[in-house]
Amino acid sequence: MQSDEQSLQGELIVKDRASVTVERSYTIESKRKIIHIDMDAFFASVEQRDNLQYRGKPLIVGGQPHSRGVVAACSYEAREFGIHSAMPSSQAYRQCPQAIFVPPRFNAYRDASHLIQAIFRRYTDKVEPLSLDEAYLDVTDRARTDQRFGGSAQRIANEIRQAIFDELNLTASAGVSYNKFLAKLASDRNKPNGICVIKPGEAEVLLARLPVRKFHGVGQATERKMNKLGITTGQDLKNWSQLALVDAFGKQGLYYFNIVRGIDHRPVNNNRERKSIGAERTFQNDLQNTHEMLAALELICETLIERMKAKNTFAKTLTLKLRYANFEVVTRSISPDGGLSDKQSITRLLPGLLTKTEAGDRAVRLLGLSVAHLQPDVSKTATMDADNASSATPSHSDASIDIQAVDDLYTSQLKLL
Ligand code: DCP
Ligand code: MG
Repeated sequence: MQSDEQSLQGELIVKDRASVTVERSYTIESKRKIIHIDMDAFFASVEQRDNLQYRGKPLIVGGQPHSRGVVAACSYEAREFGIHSAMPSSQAYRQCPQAIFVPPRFNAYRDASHLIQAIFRRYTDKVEPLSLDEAYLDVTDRARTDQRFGGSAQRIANEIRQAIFDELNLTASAGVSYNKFLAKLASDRNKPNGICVIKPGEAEVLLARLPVRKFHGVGQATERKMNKLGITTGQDLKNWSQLALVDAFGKQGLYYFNIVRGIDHRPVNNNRERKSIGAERTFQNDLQNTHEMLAALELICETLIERMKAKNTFAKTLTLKLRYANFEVVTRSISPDGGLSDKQSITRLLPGLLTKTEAGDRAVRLLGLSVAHLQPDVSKTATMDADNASSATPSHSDASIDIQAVDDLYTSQLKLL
């Protein structure tokens, strides 16, 4: 009884503190002007642009219909048949046999992506690419100082969309708001070829009405967990105290507590550093038993170690990724004492990670390993001369590194196929 009272009091205190935080951040936050741009049906639109015969038709970029591949992108015409990214191509074919299936042309998408990034940079150097086809832009200064825009980020966003259309013959959607979370949410609301502005003061009402699955950062597993706890809408989420959310979701709980109130202080990060290094492999035939999986992981580990050495990196966290035969993906991570620097430090963890999955009971079509929380391997840089040391830890301040970030994203998107 006493402990109930205590926890209730605890919740009330936290709630009070939270409302103070909410008010304060609201005033600071509402001064920023953030745009999120996301290209419409990106790979598919590039194909429709370059091939007249695909225009106006259900078009699927990705694996062929009778292969084990998946849909990477599909035109809006294909979406009318319920097709979406990551769906097995065989299923897409069953739902729309008349669809045109084409393999991806990554160079064309990368070229378009570089040109779009260059357009963004005409408006601000605070550009954070999230993938080949989307980026956050902080245009606070530009909106204020360039009289042409009269303080309006919406005008900037529309000018950017127009430039993309005029120069690349592609359409983009934009979200405009006072933080990244809301700008991203907004860009999806009037797709394709649309714009949506969420003004300070509008966010909380809008968020309360939305299903939580629409919130960036609430994945399928979290949505299921929230639903079980009776949280389906933003309003349900808002009824939970900070303490209760942290109890249920760990430190992510704090993120959920904030975003449902329209609070997100993350800056637009134009200095994106590589956050992880990985290697993975899809198998011609699904692997059935854990012995063959461990053997395959050992080979993947060798590639991973080579990539880590090339970057002169030491890592703290190892993640095993596997995709079951039905395409379901699971990951398991571990952060061992002493870190991860050589093959042995990784391979000794693999059996343990594998037993935390259903591998063996279920067949596996893809295995991958990645390491994160990277740090320069000081034991090696210490023996380097100055030139080598500086190339081992590159400066991220010049503009070319942004293109590097896009290329890294390109590589990681390649792996999705
Ligand atoms: N992509 C991929 N595999 C996925 C998801 C996406 O290869 N599982 C690629 C193809 C997409 C591009 O990334 O064209 C951009 O992804 P988006 O999620 O932005 O989807 P689209 O741009 O295709 O469509 P939308 O209009 O919904 O943004
Ligand atoms: Mg897109």
